[in-house]
Order: sequence, then C-alpha cells, then structure tokens
Amino acid sequence: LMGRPPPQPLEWKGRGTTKHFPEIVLGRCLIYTQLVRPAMRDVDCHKIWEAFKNAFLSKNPCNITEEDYQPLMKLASQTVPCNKSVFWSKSSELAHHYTQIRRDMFTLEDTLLGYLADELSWCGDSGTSEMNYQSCPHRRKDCPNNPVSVFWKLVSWRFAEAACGVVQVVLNGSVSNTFDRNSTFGSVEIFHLNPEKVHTLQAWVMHDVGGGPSESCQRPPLSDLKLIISKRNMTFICHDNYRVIRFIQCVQNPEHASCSRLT
Ligand code: N1C
Repeated sequence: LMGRPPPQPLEWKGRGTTKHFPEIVLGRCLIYTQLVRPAMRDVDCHKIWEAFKNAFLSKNPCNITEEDYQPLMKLASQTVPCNKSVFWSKSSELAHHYTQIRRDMFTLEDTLLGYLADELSWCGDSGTSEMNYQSCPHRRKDCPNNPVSVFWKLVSWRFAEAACGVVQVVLNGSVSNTFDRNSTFGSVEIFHLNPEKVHTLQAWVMHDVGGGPSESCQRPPLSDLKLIISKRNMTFICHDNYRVIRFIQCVQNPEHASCSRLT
C-alpha cells in the first residue's frame, strides 16, 4: 500500500481553520444580506469575502493588526438603533435565543460581521496563500495577535463604541466568573461604551434552571461592574433572573418546579 506521508506535527495549539471556511463565510453573507436583513441586500458579498481573506492570508498569524481588518470593517459597516444592543458574557446561547425572539434587538452576532464569523476559526501563514486547516494560534498558548482574537477584539470594541441609549448585558449567574474582567465584555466592551451616548447599562444575571449556588446582583463580581459603570457616569441596573429571559429558559425546561411558579 502506498502509505500517506506521515502527518505533520501540529504547528499551533488552537483549532485549525474551519472546514469549508470560504464557502461558509460567503454563504452566510448571502443569507444575511438577502434573507435575514434585506435592507442590506446591496452589500457585495464577494467583495466582503475578498476583504476578509486579504486580512489574514499570506500573513504571519501572530502578527495580525487592526489595520488588516479595516477594509472588511468599511465594507460591512452597519448601525444598530439606540436601545437595541445586547452584550453577553459566558451566556452566548441564551443571549442569542433572546435576540432570535426579540428580532428588533442585536447581539454582535446579529450584525453582519458577527454573523459571518460566529463559531468559526481561521488563519493562514506567511509564505503561502493557503489557509491552515491543521491548527491556528491559541490566544494564550501561542500568541494574542492571531486572526480570530484580533477580529473579535476589533468588532466587539466597534460594536460597544457605536451603542446608544439603554444597553443590556446577559450574564451567566451559574458560573464563578459571571463578570470577568478578562473577558471581552469586561475588558473591551464596557470601556468602549460612550457615556455621552449610553446612559444606562441593564445587567440580567441569569441562573440555569435548577442550577446550584452561584453569583447574583448583590455579590462582589457584580458590585465591581456597578462601580466601573458608575465611575464612567452611566446608570447601572441589575436584575437576577430577568423575567423575559427566564421565560425562554423555561420553554426549554417546562417541567422544572421553578418554571411552573413563574408569574
Ligand atoms: O469574552 P466574552 O464572552 O465576554 O465576550 C462576549 C462579548 C459579547 O458581548 C460580544 O459582543 O464580546 C463580544 N464577542 C462576541 O460576540 C463573540 N462571538 C464569538 C466576543 N467573543 C466572541 N466569540 C468567541 O467567544 C471569541 O472567540 C471569544 O474568545 C469567546 C468569548 O466568549 P465569552 O468568554 O463567553
């Protein structure tokens, strides 16, 4: 038998480029602009894909900069109406269910840029115009300025900077780092909210249905967040198990005792 060449040792510690990455990005772009938000039907998805791949192909995947993504940012710019921005941390699934029902609200993944990249991994290498499907740099174990981390940092920061009115954040009250200063929300987004435009942050601390002891609005991580927001001259409001989002959790756990008493 003609054996295959022995597999190359993995270059990086992170997962490689998602299989079919080019087709997925182009396909998502068409779905978003033609079907999800037809107001954006004139966006040229082929140009978007060109700009996306030019941001990282043929480049050292540890040396990606914000400038690399500028052409993509320009092509995909979008405004979210005031009072409609939803941030999240450690709660992506629940936050996205919430905005899938409240179609007028937007998480970053409900904007074109977030929609294109959600859950995907991508990187290339200097010296080749191919993507690396084997491995990509891991943020902590390899290098922070990799294509995926730079992308999320940049789009999160722009999403926060553009927010206005009352903004919401869905937090996970069933993990220990409910408010984590090292997360994108805790390190990038809250510091890029513009107090001249955003007057209030509403935090919803959601506990898993039937979940054990956990964080709440009254405990230190949330008082940290309150302090940061107040110091930045915005009003902070916090609710444990915000009713509207609790309903969504209960749709998935209708038999649980805590869901039959909801009023
Ligand atoms: O680090 P996090 O959450 O606090 O980031 C969430 C926060 C949201 O408000 C988003 O606007 O930052 C934005 N954001 C994403 O939208 C996003 N989609 C996918 C940040 N990161 C995002 N990802 C990936 O999940 C990315 O690879 C990043 O490292 C994780 C962050 O998840 P988290 O810790 O739950």
